[in-house]
Amino acid sequence: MSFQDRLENYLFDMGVTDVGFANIHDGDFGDLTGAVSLVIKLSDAIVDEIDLSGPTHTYFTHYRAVNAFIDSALLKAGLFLEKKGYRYIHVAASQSINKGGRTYSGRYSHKKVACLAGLGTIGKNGLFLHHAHGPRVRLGTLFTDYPFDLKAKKEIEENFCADCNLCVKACPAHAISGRAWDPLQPEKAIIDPAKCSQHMKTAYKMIGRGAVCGICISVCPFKDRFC
Ligand code: B12
Repeated sequence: MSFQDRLENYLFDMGVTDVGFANIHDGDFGDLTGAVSLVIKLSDAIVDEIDLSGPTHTYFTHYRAVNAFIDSALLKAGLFLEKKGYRYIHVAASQSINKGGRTYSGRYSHKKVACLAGLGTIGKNGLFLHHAHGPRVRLGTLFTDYPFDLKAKKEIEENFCADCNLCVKACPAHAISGRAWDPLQPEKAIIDPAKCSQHMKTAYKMIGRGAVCGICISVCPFKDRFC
């Protein structure tokens, strides 16, 4: 079994839902151009409790628990790589840094890595849609100098957003434009991050400290895709 397969199995044994690999050359990670994308499925029962009135306290604690799990899984995968002599940098599940004057930005986009790893696409809600679980996932990313074998890599998925516009109608911040995702468009063409963030901060401060909403995840009919 290759080292890459062992790393993948190690992550699956930890409870990670899905794993993908990609080569990323436009990050600021030097020669750490190998990227591992981790996908963690959210609880359907908890997401289903989010209605149009907003997030629940339970969703907020779930969000924090899943983030802690992602960060821990990334660290363990990094230690696994380092033990073999490879270097790693992990991108935290939910860290925003003011990069290049851009307020709403992580060190690298988890969604972009997950797409390039062939694990799914991006919907009109601006969220990564996993090929099996739709938007009901959270993501993590690790960069390394381990040379991943991408021959067996899945191709980038065709856009399978259902075009129902339920997320557009449900968004209480009116932040979703309704335009289909196009990788070459600026992300603002799909969702206005300032409107989304401002609404979470004012309307849900007492629930999720202004960090969560989840209505666009909850209303997405993706879960019925295979029914
Ligand atoms: C800053 C941030 C926010 C900001 C801004 C969001 C935004 N859309 O820009 C605010 C506060 C508004 C926000 C809100 C939410 N967020 Co947020 N957020 C982040 C964070 C920390 C950074 C995002 C970032 O860097 N944006 C910058 C732009 C440039 O990148 P991007 O939008 O991620 O991706 C674009 C490009 O990379 C490009 N792209 C993608 N793939 C590809 C492929 C190719 C080939 C190319 C060329 C381009 C390309 O298109 C993308 C969309 O336009 C990420 C964590 C992370 N590090 O990724 C979480 C993250 C995006 N958030 C997440 C979530 C769930 C939410 C909320 C639902 C809140 C909640 N938890 O309840 C809402 C949903 C808003 C929405 N509908 O998009 C999840 C999304 C999971 C998923 N299934 O997609 C993430 C990934 C966190 C995680 N660990 O899972 N968020």
